[in-house]
Amino acid sequence: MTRPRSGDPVRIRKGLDAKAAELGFAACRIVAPDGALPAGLRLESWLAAGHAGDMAWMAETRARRADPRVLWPQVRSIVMLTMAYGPEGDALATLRAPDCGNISVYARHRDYHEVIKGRLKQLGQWLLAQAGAGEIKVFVDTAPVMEKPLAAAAGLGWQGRHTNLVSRAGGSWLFLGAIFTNLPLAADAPEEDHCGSCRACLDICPTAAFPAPYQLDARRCISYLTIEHKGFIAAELRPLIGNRIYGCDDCLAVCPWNKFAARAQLMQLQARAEMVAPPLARLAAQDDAQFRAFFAGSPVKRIGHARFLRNVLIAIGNSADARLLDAALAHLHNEAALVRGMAVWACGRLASPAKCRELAAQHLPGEQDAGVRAEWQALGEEA
Ligand code: B12
Ligand code: SF4
Ligand code: SF4
Repeated sequence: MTRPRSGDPVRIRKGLDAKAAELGFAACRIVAPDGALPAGLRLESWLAAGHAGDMAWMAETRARRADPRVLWPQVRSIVMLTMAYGPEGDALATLRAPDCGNISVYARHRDYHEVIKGRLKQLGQWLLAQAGAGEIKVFVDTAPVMEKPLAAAAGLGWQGRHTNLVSRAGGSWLFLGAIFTNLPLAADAPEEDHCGSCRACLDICPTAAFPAPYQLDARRCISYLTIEHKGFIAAELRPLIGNRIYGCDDCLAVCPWNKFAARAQLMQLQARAEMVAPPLARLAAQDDAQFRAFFAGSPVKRIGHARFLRNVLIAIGNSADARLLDAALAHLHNEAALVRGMAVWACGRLASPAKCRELAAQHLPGEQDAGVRAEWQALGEEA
């Protein structure tokens, strides 16, 4: 079998940077497939500590994640890319409006997976055309690829204490994408850590999800709890979630390197106005079809209506706004146990003790689900 030609490497490299910029990428760097192997060992420690929670897919794919050559034995170079999605204004402003839901910046616009994947394919095809041979595979987020360590090894930035990639030119608001190719391309040098003595991201975390700098226990992270976790959220963590109904941005938003961050360049990655501070009462009143229509094209739709309502009801419970009690009461009969359970909790936070006792007496005897029964019992004990 003949190995793919690489064309004129200097010309291709210059052209690659220019083409990546034309497609909306913020930066483009190259890493060898074995350029980030220590990350695989750290992945093992992370899994062993239980920090992945119930994301079983992280352990199931560990061998491919740890080494890109297991994922695709022919890979000879990896082109790593960043795309800026910096928000307009203060990313945390909605946290000060407890009757509204805070959707994290990455989900306030079109699903970035779709936006980036199409552009990665275009860039990869351009590369193959220049080289006159070769193959590519493109990945963004969902494949078993350790994108952050690969991006750091490629020199796009460094993994900050919050574990995400930060760059001096682009701050924390960056999506990552990868093009694997069997073409031999010269690797770039890695970037150094520029966190210095800063620990702003560790200190702001509402749930103390960092057991140590550079390590995240996903089981405490609001992003994991509101997006990945499918079941009831532990009672002690619910009050800490505030009005964050989908993801969390606190640790990204405080990073001082964001003063250099570019706002989202692509129209598709600019926030839809109605996603910035949607009223909780309006979200709680949506039926499944309205939920799907409202979040059409957004990653929020991926978690489904029941899990989303769970999050909205926790935010309602945290609102301290008695006007939202009706919105919680309306879900005490919801067909999903997950939603009923969080409606009970929200009622317990907003209703008077007498009303709580009355509701428990009315609903507990007929409740079949063990999880929801436990919520009623807890409410009865507190009231
Ligand atoms: C699983 C996952 C999650 C999980 C776990 C996050 C995590 N930190 O691992 C959850 C659901 C919590 C999550 C949340 C978020 N995610 Co996420 N997630 C992923 C995913 C799919 C895999 C990440 C992974 O491999 N984790 C396993 C751990 C072991 O790897 P690691 O974080 O790199 O861990 C390193 C450190 O612990 C380090 N380390 C350990 N000890 C030490 C000591 C020293 C001294 C040093 C230097 C390093 C170090 O070594 C490890 C290996 O490099 C990636 C996409 C992908 N395919 O890579 C997106 C990804 C990381 N997520 C992303 C985003 C945007 C988010 C959120 C901001 C979304 C939001 N707004 O809610 C939050 C941020 C939370 C946070 N602080 O990390 C982006 C990050 C972009 C960037 N600039 O880095 C990614 C890359 C998706 C993408 N394609 O853009 N995510
Ligand atoms: S995303 Fe939020 S909860 Fe998760 S680590 Fe960052 S600040 Fe903490
Ligand atoms: S907030 Fe500070 S410690 Fe955290 S990633 Fe940014 S520079 Fe590093």
